[in-house]
Parts: sequence; C-alpha cells; structure tokens
Amino acid sequence: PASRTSEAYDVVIVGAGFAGMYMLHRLRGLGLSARVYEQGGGVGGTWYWNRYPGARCDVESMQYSYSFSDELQQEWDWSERYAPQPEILRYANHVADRFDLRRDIQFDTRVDRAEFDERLNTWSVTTSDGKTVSASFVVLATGCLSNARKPDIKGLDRFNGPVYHTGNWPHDPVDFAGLRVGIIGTGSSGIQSVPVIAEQAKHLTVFQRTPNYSIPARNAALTPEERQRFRDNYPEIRRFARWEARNGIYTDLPDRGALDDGDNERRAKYEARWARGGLTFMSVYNNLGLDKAANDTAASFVREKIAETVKDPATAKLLQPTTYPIGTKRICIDTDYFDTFNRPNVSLVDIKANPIEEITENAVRVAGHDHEIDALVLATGFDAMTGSVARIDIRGRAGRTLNQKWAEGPKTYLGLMSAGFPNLFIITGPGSPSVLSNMIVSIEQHVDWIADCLVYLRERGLATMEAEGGAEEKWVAHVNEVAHGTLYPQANSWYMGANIPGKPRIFMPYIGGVGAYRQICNDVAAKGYEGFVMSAGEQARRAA
Ligand code: NA7
Repeated sequence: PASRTSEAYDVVIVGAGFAGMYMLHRLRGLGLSARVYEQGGGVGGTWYWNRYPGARCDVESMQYSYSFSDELQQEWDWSERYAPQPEILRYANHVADRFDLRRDIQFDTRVDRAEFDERLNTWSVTTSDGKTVSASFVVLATGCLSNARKPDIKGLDRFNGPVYHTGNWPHDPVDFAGLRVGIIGTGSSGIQSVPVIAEQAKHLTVFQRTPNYSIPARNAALTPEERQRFRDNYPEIRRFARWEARNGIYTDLPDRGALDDGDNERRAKYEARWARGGLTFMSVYNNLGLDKAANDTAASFVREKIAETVKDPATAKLLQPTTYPIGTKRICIDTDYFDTFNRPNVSLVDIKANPIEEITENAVRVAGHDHEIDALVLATGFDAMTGSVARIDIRGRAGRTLNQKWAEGPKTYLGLMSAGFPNLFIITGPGSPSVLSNMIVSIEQHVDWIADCLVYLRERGLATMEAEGGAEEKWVAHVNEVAHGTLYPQANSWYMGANIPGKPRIFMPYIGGVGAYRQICNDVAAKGYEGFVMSAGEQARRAA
C-alpha cells in the first residue's frame, strides 16, 4: 500500500535523461522546488540503457550537446565526430556533477501513478518505492526511445542461451568471443552493432525483415582545431540549429531540388555527401522528403553503393531497400555495416519472405531450417514516443486516464500538454518535432518554454494551466496535414506507430521543422498562451 507522505514539490519531473536534467537545472534557477524520479541507477536516460556494442549518437557530438551553458560547451572535449555511448554517458554524469543535480534526483525509482486532484489543483505522484508525494506540476521527461520492445516471436522464452535487447543492455561487459550469435532487427541499433559483434563472434547471423538505407558515418577523432572551430562559432551554430535547420542540425542548406540538376551533377553531389558521411546526406537537395521522383534518385544512389560494397550479389540484393522512400524511416548511419556482410563469419537471413517460425532451445527456425545460435540479440526497437508515458497510470480531470484518451493515438497541443490533464507537461512529446530533430535542441526549447510558462503562472498567481480541446484538435490536424504533405507516411515506421501491433497509425512527430515550431510556440506564449486555459484555482479564489 502506498504511504502518503507530506512531501510536496512545485514540480515532479519523471526521468533524469537530458530533458529531466536540464528541466531540474532551470527550475532551480527559478527558485522552484523539484524532485526527479529516475528508474535507472544513474543519469543519462537513453544513454544509460543503450549500451550495446557500437552504440553511438548519429548526430555529431559537437552539436549533440547542451547549449545552455557556454562554460560547459567550451570546456567539454568530445573525442570523436560521433561520440560513443560511454562518452555520452560520461558527459551526462559530468553535467549532473557540474550543476550539482543529483541531490534532487531519486534513482532506481519509477513513477507508477500520477493523479490530478481537481479540488486542490495538485498531482499526487506515486513511486515504485510505495511513496506518494504531491506536486503542483508534473513534467514527463520520459524520452521517446526508452521503452524497449521485445517482439512476440514464438518460442522466445524457450531459448537456452542469453537474450539481450539493445535498448536494455547489461551493464557488465558481454563477451561474444567464440559464440554463434543471432541478431534480429536492422534499424539503427542493429546496423551499429552488427559490425562490432561480427568482429567478436565466431559467427553472426543477421535476421532481417526490412532492409534500411544507411549512410557511412565517416567517424574519426576530432582534432583540437576542429573542436576549436566549433567553439569559436558556437553562437552562430546554435542559432542556425534552432531556427534555420529543420532538424536542428547545423549544415549547409540546399536551395535546389534533385531534379534541377543533370545526372552527372547530381551524382557528383551524392558522391560528395557520401564521402563526407552522416545525416547531412539527406540535405543535399531540398525536396528529397517531398517528391518521390527526387527521392528515387537518392534511394537508387544508395542502392548502387550497397551493390558496389557487398560482394555476393544475392546478399547485396537483400540488403537493398526498395519498399519505401529513403529517409521516411529514420535513416541509419553506420561504420562498415554493408562491408561486414563480406566477412566469412556473417550471414544474412531474409525473414520478410519467410518469417521466423519459432525459436527453439538453440536455434532460430526459418523456412524449416534451424540456424543454430548460442546467444540472441534483439535490436527490435521501442514503443516510441508514447511507450514510456503509457506505462504510467496518469489520471487527469474526472479520473480519466491518459491511456484512455490516447487509445486512438496521442493527442496533444504543441506536443506539450494534453487537454484534460492540467499542469502536466511533456518534453518532446508526440506532436512536437522531437525524434525528427537533434533531440537536445528540441529538449532545450521545450524546457525553456515550460520554465517561462511557470514564471508567467507564478507572476499572475495562477494555479492551473491546460490545453483547450479545440486548440488541441487543430494542432493534431495540423501535424497530420504537414506530415501528409511529405513522403514520410509512405513508410511503415515507428514514427507512425507501425512497429507496434495494434498501435494506432498516426504520424506522431511534427515535421514542420524546429524553427517553424519554435516560432509557433513563441507566438502562443506572446499571445498570453493562446489555446491554453489558465485559472486562479480554489485557494487563490478563496484568498481574493
Ligand atoms: P527500429 O528502428 O525500430 O528497428 C527495429 C528493427 O527490428 C527493424 O529492422 C524491424 O523490422 C525489426 N523488428 C522489429 N520487430 C520485429 C519482429 N517481430 N520480427 C523481426 N524483426 C523485427 O529500432 P532501433 O533500436 O534500431 O532504432 C531506434 C531509433 O534509435 C533509431 O531510429 C534512432 O533514432 C535511434 P521492420 O523495419 O519493422 O520490418
């Protein structure tokens, strides 16, 4: 039974990843009391759990970092163009120490339930240690890719060897030396881990349902000069990332479409971007996400590269994506992924044509053939964007749960709040650019907006704030309309909820770009939080 404590906070924050940590820091600066609950044993969120071999950020380190403190961005030395997971986790820990965050974070504690009391205008928050505290506001900083999903494959529990999920990797090192390893899933996590596991394992069998487009990372050590160039130009780099780059990543913006160039010129541009590596491959032209014929030119370029790299033609063919436009599922960034299939100890099994029949004590059975393995890796992804929120029993006005409300798909106003759930904010929620952007850019924008909003409420003595139903409906429609003006809905992606059986197919992130989104959020605030209802609340009314 939950023990009710007298602990009361201005704000309870759920999660101590990059969002929760910065939220806590901002709230402290405003003199508000806050308590963070974190299910992990340390800070870092996604980067705390995703410890699989080869895990890296695919946004460049100098940009995948906080901008709120100039001292911080000037003093931290990223070692490589794309930081490996342990380094990102060290950075998260450094931030926690430098800003003395830990004293307000309770680790190894989940938030199980949050219930709004309409009389008191407060949330009762119940945690896995059986305590209930109260808070005027709750901020869900629960992350978009943090609810690892085990696939529903017959016999999975029967397997005798160890089963690892990339999104929930053990903290003790895993040694695959001498083992026959199987891996299911070829999204970003699979594509990053396959080359590393292949080097360790006796044999690696890759079970692929859908091939993915992947661009070479061209990872390398950062030189002191490269770091300095970023540091010297940070004001402009950060401004550009916030306002001009749709995805929050500093790059040169294209002013032409793919069909505006002749074949040779286009090819030369693709070659140059391929040689440069990384996510900016997709910003070579301004219409790859919009025009199928334009997109086809980039998609077929990548297919050619796969065919050039992979020696066995049948394997190369299987690795070539054909069923969806490039970039409409999260594009992958790799180091030697396709080349890994030239190794004698790596084999590829197509589970699209012949799905896995079952997993036995020692094998994965496909088309009547047992692929024997000693260990199994699931790189099968996440219940993205809504999964971690759904695990909390959230009850708003009239006891209605958020899961009931979102049964047909998540509904929010600006991704920040959901009507009927006063004083509950979401960071990088569905309906915000979140996963379509450099997460840290989006996180900082959300946290700053929420912080400003709390100041606004405090200054006016207001007790509650919530999204208006009508504004929310309009926003949801807008998010969909913008998405359907692009090629994105053509792919069965986790952006669409398509990786979770039974999950409603709704394009969840806002695709209008971080700059446009920031402008909308600023305008809403400037108009006195248009589309939100604020009220003085019972106590304030009584005092008046
Ligand atoms: P993703 O991108 O969701 O990839 C999951 C992969 O697992 C993908 O290839 C799936 O195939 C495959 N999958 C999922 N379920 C099954 C079952 N039941 N059987 C066979 N194969 C399956 O997750 P990641 O962890 O790689 O990446 C998530 C994000 O993290 C990434 O986008 C970056 O933003 C960082 P499918 O394509 O569904 O056919």
